[in-house]
Amino acid sequence: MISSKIEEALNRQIDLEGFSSMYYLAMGSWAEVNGYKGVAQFLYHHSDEERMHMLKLFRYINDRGGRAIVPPFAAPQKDFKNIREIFDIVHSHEVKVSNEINALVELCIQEKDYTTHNFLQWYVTEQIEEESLARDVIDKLNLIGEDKGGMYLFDRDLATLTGQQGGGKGHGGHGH
Ligand code: OFO
Repeated sequence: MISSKIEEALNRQIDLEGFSSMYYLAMGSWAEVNGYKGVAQFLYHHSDEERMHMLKLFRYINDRGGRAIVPPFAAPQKDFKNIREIFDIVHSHEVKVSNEINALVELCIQEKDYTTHNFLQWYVTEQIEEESLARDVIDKLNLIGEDKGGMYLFDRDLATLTGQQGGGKGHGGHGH
């Protein structure tokens, strides 16, 4: 059984993971209508992963005697300057998510909820991958700069990177 404090905190995390899913969906849509089909594929896949992160929390809360609630999600930004802006946002958003996961872990220690602490370790590992993936993509964009041919190849590359996102299953490297 989880305490109401932990239940509330996990429900806030549901809100954040669900928002991440919508956010990446919005970015994917922008990329798709602006000619970046590979980037769109990558972001749609990322959006699916975030939904899975959210669902995992739903199942856990309900399994442990709490109740998972679907929150009223905030509408994500729908317009972006360029691909670089999108991945800068992805990176800073993932850093924020990592901070929230760390705060949750800290709360579990305070509350002596070692079961939830254990459950959250999956997220701790996942966040290392998510941050590093976003940094890898930004590194590629830095190399390309303003080069149009480079952007064309980048877009193709991201489509292939899609299959390598691990969803916490421990993918080795990010295709570079
Ligand atoms: Fe759920 O890891 Fe990104 O937000």
